[in-house]
Amino acid sequence: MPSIIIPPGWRLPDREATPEPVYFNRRRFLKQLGILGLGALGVAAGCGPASGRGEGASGAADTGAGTGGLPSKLENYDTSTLDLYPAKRNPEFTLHRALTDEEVAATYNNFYEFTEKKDMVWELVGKFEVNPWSIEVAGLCDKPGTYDVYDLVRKMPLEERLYRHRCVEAWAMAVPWTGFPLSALMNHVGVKDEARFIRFISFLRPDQAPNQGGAGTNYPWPYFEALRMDEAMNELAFMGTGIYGHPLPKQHGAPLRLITPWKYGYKSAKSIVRIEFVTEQPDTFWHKLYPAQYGFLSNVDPDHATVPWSQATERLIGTGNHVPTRLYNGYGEWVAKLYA
Ligand SMILES: Nc1nc2c(c(=O)[nH]1)N[C@H]1C(S)=C(S)[C@@H](COP(=O)(O)O)O[C@H]1N2
Ligand SMILES: [Mo]
Repeated sequence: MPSIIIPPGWRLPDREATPEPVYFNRRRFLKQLGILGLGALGVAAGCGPASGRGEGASGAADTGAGTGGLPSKLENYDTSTLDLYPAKRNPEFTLHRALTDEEVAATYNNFYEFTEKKDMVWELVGKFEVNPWSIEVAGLCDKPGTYDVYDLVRKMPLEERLYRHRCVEAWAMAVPWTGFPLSALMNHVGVKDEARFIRFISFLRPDQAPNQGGAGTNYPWPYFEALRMDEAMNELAFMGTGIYGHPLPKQHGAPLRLITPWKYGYKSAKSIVRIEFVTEQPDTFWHKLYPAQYGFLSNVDPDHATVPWSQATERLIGTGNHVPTRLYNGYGEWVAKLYA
């Protein structure tokens, strides 16, 4: 008897979303008028971006002129590891499609802790504190404990990878992530042989993330996800610390997030605070909410949609183009063997 009532949100294919060109023109227009803000966007008072204005690396260092008090879209990140960027690009991971425009990626996010509106996450992360940040490592490993994320990142082999990124809503982007292989972290903490799954848990801070309170309290926060051990050890499984050659803006899941490009985007938990090594297959956030629609594996598959809409094609955000979806999001060479 689930008593959870959730607005449709991202479960819907995003055919209702405003096409990007229209959206961005509207935004630029509002900016020019200098009226883009809480009132203009109709954000509920109290949880809006006002409190976050001026936060971020260098304030409103936006690409647009005259942004006034708006929070920065692109530089909404902690600068304590800025010296590590840009990291050297790993040539094994290149793409046959254009990279998504940075501003498009930074203003079209799924991060339900803040809002269910993809175009507003970046404006609602102002209160979200990403430094200091510690990660608890627990369960079946040799070195459980609490790690300072910024110390940890300095010990990891940072590199840049160009990855496709595919949401179950049937939109896709292509972005340059910076980070390190998940296997490097696992080797660092020494995973025990008995461990069969790895769990990822995101933060719980209703005071900083508006949708963990208010209307969003029906969600089973904090966000939680998991992988099988062989998936986690695959070289594609990546821990993201940055994007577009700089640290991750908060809306992309600072300071540390998972990236599993052969799976639908909801597998890649953002802003992780805890990692556990366990023996039993863990439940996952969206599976708990809609068991029939969001399975554990959630590999990208054009022919077998488990949600009520088709996965046959995907829309490349920022372009208006639709292209056929590829099995494992085009990463079969790396991962098909895991599912043989
Ligand atoms: N903690 C947390 N992680 C999350 C989500 C979320 O709502 N909360 N959304 C997921 C979904 S559905 C997608 S598509 C990606 C979006 O990542 P991006 O905004 O950096 O593109 O993050 C995933 N990780
Ligand atoms: Mo998604």
